[in-house]
Amino acid sequence: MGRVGIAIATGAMLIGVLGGCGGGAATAPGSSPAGASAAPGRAPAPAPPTVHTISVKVRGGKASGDTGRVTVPLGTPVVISVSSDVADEIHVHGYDRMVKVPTGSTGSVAFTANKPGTFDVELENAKLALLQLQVG
Ligand SMILES: [Cu+2]
Repeated sequence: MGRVGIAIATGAMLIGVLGGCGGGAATAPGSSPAGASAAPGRAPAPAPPTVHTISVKVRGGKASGDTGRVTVPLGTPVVISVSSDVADEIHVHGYDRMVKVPTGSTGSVAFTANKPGTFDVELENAKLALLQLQVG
């Protein structure tokens, strides 16, 4: 009576142990190091997006440089630098970015162009249109 009880209990434990580790986990760890080292060469990693720098100079109320329409692909990191002879603010419409430009200095707005469309970039107080950023 006693022995039979122990045997059944032992069998149940073995089944439990085998069921716990037999789920196919044994094959995965051995193959992964080789696969990991091969991956970078096999899949050409997408090049990190290069920052698109837009530079505008404002003197005597007139903008020069990268004015007009500037087109960038969706997802491009963009830096808009504006140098101005008077203190003002750069306003990137649509992205709602405002950055101050001190007198005779340069202000920079950095953001990712992740919203498609055409957006005005303005020197806010002078109400001077600097450029239109076209994304997409
Ligand atoms: Cu504005």
